[in-house]
Amino acid sequence: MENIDILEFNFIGSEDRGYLIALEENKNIPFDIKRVYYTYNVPKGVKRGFHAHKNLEQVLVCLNGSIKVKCDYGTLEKTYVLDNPSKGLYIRNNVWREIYDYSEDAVLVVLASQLYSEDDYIRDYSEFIESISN
Ligand code: T46
Repeated sequence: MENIDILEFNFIGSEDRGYLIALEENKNIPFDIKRVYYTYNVPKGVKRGFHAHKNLEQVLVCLNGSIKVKCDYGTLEKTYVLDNPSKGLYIRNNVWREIYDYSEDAVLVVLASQLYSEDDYIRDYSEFIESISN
């Protein structure tokens, strides 16, 4: 899907010793990492997101548990299940995202290409539709 890719991270280790994954900017993470944040203890039934970004690249990795991410371009939408720490969802601009079905133990870490700026958010769906049709 345009502006979205699934990244598969190489892991090092074994069942005996456990596993290690290293995330490195401009290597398996395709941008300079300016910010890392995470969400956890999200109560059952809560939905988050409901916004798009104007100029932000992010990689979402569900380190524990599982979540669903619905990605919407206005005309097309697709839902991704993140349930494995070796998988990243790489989302770029102009994608409306909704994150839901957080399992009780879900920990979502996000690597971002820019520092936090509320000005970069489009939190109104009709404004989002207008922005992508221009
Ligand atoms: C995204 C999804 C996957 C900050 O102060 N700094 C930060 O770096 C972030 C991300 C948020 N905030 C503040 C802004 C809000 O007052 O924390 C509050 C909660 O943020 P929000 O409601 O946007 O959280 P989510 O989980 O709905 O969305 C977040 C990211 O904002 C968003 O970019 O793609 O995670």
